[in-house]
Amino acid sequence: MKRGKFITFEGPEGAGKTTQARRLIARLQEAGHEVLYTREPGGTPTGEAIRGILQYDKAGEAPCAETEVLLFAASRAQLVRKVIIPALEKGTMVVCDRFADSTTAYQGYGRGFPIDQMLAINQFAIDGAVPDVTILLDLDLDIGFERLATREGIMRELDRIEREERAFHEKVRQGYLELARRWPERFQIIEAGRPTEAVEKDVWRITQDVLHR
Ligand code: T5A
Repeated sequence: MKRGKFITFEGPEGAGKTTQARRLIARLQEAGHEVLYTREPGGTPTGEAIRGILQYDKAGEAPCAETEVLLFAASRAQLVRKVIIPALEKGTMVVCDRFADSTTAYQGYGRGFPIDQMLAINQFAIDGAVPDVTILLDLDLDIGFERLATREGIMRELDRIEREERAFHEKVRQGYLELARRWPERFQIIEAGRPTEAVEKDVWRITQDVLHR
């Protein structure tokens, strides 16, 4: 059985990761592929419970920064072993809305934990499940937050991390760009401030290259 491809979407808040992941899945299915969508933090019952703690302090207190790193990693470890690796082994395409690079960008570059430490924790969590391609949707922070504020039909409060100050989110954005420079063979950067259809076209072109590798 041919192993499925593992595609991750990364980027700052409101970059359009979920929108593009859904559109990509529709295209892949139309082309006859078996596809699985998942997200981080979350994607398993354990991961979804962790998501509640991380985003909305469901345990009744805000996790400290070190706990935050380990909770993201714990959610990922569960997702990789229970969902991602079994799917890839069955030949299913896996599209994941955020993955290990989010920890390096947000907790490493954003919070200031040593990058090598974040990479080591990620390595432990992912059990060798390195994405075939990571699509980095890069955009100006103001556009991203404007999109979140006007998100169609959904009134929801900003979560704990979205409420971080602008300087934090700027470090995250620059961190992602640094990661893309570090792994140019895995990262593909798309300018995500453009109309949805234009971004979708680029995502599809990149995916086709990956499928034909
Ligand atoms: N986090 C996560 C860490 O700190 N460390 C980690 O290790 C991990 C895994 C997750 C939070 O956790 C942090 C990062 C995050 O702060 P989340 O709720 O999963 O939070 O949220 P995000 O992944 O950040 O997703 P967002 O909700 O911010 O946005 P998306 O998915 O990038 O954007 P999307 O597709 O939902 O679109 C947002 C709005 O913009 C519109 C959409 O219709 C929607 O209304 N839109 C566009 N509008 C105009 N033009 C386009 N091209 C558009 N594309 C989308």
